[in-house]
Amino acid sequence: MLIRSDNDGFNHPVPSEITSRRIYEGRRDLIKLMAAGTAGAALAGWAARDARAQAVARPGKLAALPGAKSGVAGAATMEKITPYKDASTYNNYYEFGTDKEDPAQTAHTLKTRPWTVEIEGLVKKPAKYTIEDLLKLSAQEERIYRMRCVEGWSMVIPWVGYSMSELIKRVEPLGSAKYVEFITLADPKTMPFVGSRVLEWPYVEGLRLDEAMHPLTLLTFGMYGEILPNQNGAPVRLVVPWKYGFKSGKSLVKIRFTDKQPATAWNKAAAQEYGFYSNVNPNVDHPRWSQATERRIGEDGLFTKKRKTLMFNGYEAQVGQLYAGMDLKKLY
Ligand SMILES: Nc1nc2c(c(=O)[nH]1)N[C@H]1C(S)=C(S)[C@@H](COP(=O)(O)O)O[C@H]1N2
Ligand SMILES: [Mo]
Repeated sequence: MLIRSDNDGFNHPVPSEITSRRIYEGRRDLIKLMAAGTAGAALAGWAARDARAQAVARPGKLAALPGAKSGVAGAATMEKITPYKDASTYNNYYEFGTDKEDPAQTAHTLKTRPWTVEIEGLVKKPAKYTIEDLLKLSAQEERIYRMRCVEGWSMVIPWVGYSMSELIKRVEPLGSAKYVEFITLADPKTMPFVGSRVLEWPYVEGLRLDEAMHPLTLLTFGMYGEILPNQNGAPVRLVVPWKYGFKSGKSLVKIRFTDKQPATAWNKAAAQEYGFYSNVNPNVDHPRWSQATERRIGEDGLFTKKRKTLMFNGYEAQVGQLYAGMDLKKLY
């Protein structure tokens, strides 16, 4: 009974999952779980309510960013939301340092106003959007996504934003546009590690146009019901939940539509280790470590077993079709 099941899947709560929650999370969550029952839908509702409760319970420093619960299929999970404290203090944001704790300490220097995002390249309507324009371009939703870093850890985060496709439709890509390049801020005055040689700056990421258009791809302005903390990519970032974390570029300043596959930051740094696609895939190892399992941040403990990593991070039903017929070992 004490052993956590490795099979604690995304949609199907198993008794051991509930038992382990009961032991590790204490009475408050147990009562909520029992009130919610064991049905998947009820648990998903519980997770969303719990996220909001956590956001309200701590001293809120950031402005509220309300979003109705998402209607996008497969977005919510019944898994426990990662505590806000973990999601906002265990970060990768190399412009602010390479240790997980660095960005929370140093990213206060990032200036998030005024902010513009320039749309350029193969579109009918290139434009400069202010952050204020972007915030109201479409209705914001709360989406609970499982995130997984290539380094082998994962979190479950309630993001706030709207599908990237909403913005893409406005700018009307030309028929020749096949890829989207996401360019992030590189300001040596406010970002202490821009200029260091760990990566080429600016940090650039890319998606195929159909990946960028997929409803799960979220243009993100907030988390836990509030605007993004700087260390999580304020004022606007991308979140692509079926890909390794590094595909989700932070603090976007430019979005460019191209006919050629963009060169991306991690691919330029180590091409044999990080490919363009970077889909979460337990069957394709990183050259230096396995990708078959993951450690959930916030639940490390004596009896905590690693979780099995799911194909496309558990979003296979939603995104698998994008890769039909592709050799995902070659196109990693
Ligand atoms: N501009 C920029 N974006 C970035 C990164 C970065 O170093 N710089 N790191 C990426 C990596 S490796 C991960 S795992 C996620 C982490 O996002 P989080 O800190 O909000 O969890 O951001 C991604 N986006
Ligand atoms: Mo990552």
